[in-house]
Amino acid sequence: MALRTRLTDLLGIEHPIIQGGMAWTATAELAAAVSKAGGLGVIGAGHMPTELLRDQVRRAKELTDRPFGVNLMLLAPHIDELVDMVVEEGVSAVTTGAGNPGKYMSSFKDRGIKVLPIAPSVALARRLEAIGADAIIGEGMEAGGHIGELTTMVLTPQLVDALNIPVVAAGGIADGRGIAAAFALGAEGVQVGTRFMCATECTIHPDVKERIIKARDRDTVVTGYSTGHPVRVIKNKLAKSIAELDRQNRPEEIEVLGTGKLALCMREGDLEMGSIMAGQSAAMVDCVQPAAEIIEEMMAEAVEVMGRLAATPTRSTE
Ligand code: TUI
Repeated sequence: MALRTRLTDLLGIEHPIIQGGMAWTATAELAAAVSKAGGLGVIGAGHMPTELLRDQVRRAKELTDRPFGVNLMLLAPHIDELVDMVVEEGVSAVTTGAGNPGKYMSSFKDRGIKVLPIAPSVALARRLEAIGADAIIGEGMEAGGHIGELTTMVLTPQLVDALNIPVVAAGGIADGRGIAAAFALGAEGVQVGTRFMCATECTIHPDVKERIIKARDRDTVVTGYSTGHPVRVIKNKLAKSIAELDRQNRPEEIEVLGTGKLALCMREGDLEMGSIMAGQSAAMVDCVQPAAEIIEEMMAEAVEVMGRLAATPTRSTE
């Protein structure tokens, strides 16, 4: 069964599930698999060289005729060039992270590209709606990678109340119960990152998938507050060193120590000195399975939970 919302209509997709555009993780293979299964697959640009991202976009186009997107990490030093390339190639949608995409909004819109900025706060979301965002992805601090301060549970309903455009809930959602909860809060879609890291089609090192599957409830930690860009990662030796530098308020040294560590983790599988960016929901992921199966399972459970809640007789006090 499909859950149609304004988001699925906006993007031309079957299921209201957007795959997180994770840097060094969300390649064309994963994005295409998610899109083929009826969600919105998203290629994570991160700091990728422009021509490599172009290859990824073209590869995804070869793999699927369905809509897919690109996530642009706005702190990338060559972000202007990445934006120009994405506009040139044309994709269905862009999601943006780690900043305000206002400067690029008209370039995307003129090309018919839907813009879904990730916002960790209501004030930023309001500004983005006013300048033409098509939907807002509200990301709670349960998410992996760079995060804001609010939880998904409190951010989502506030965004729904403040905005007229569709809200997508992100952070901590890894099963159908999470989708049902997000919908209860008024969201019209969800973004799922961590669970898709364990998709068969995800090309990260297998040891990282195994580490996510092993993760328990308190295995993630947020480091890098002193840099102004806190990130949630699975605890390891690198996270311990960065936490110590945080305590000593030495942000410049964190930037140096952190450089290249996401690739070291995702490509080389270095679980001690690599940055294992993953959300709290890592504890809820228990196997590697095809992206299509993840989507089917999540949707079936969401529909089952929503049906059960609707059928639950409420007890009157009178
Ligand atoms: O962007 C993410 N997650 C990420 S980005 C990343 S790579 C990285 N590189 C260097 C430093 C930090 C991270 C790993 N994971 N998620 C979306 C997201 N966006 N989370 C928080 C934000 C955000 C924060 C501030 C969005 C907008 C924002 O606005 C500030 C402003 O300019 O108003």
